[in-house]
Amino acid sequence: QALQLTLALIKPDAVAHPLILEAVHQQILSNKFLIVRMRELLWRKEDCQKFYQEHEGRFFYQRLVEFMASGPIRAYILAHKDAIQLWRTVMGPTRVFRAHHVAPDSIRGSFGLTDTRNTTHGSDSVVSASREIAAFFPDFSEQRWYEEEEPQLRC
Ligand code: YYY
Ligand code: MG
Repeated sequence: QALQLTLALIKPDAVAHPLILEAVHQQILSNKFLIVRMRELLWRKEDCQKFYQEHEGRFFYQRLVEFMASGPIRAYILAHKDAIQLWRTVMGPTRVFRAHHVAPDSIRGSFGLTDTRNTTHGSDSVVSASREIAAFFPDFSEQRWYEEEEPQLRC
């Protein structure tokens, strides 16, 4: 399959700031991702807990969950060749210190405020991308997209 899907989120710190929201959206376009689906929503705390359950028990889990439920977020299904790795590169490192010093032009390097308020999320594997896409877009069928849409988009 030529195209891969990933889930990208713009977190509450960035959605709340119109210029940052626009800049992140532009990064998606300028890196030639195809926007397959997009929605904005306010998450409940329970949804955040479930989404980040792999981090349950870590010292940052509580503040992460509170933050993600603190305001609207924007979710995208993005398609690209090697979309998962490409989006993570465009985002930059998780930790704000590393982002600012190692990848200052990345999204997190440009707009990250703290290790928690780090602007964006991206899936980290094919398995987690499927799980995360289903969490945000329950009506979306990956299988159908690959059968009916992806073949027409490939070049
Ligand atoms: O996948 P990614 O978002 O780059 O990092 P993860 O290690 O999966 O952590 C998820 C999420 O948790 C991160 O985006 C912010 C938050 N977090 C934190 O608040 N403090 C840390 N020291 C590490 C992660
Ligand atoms: Mg992660």
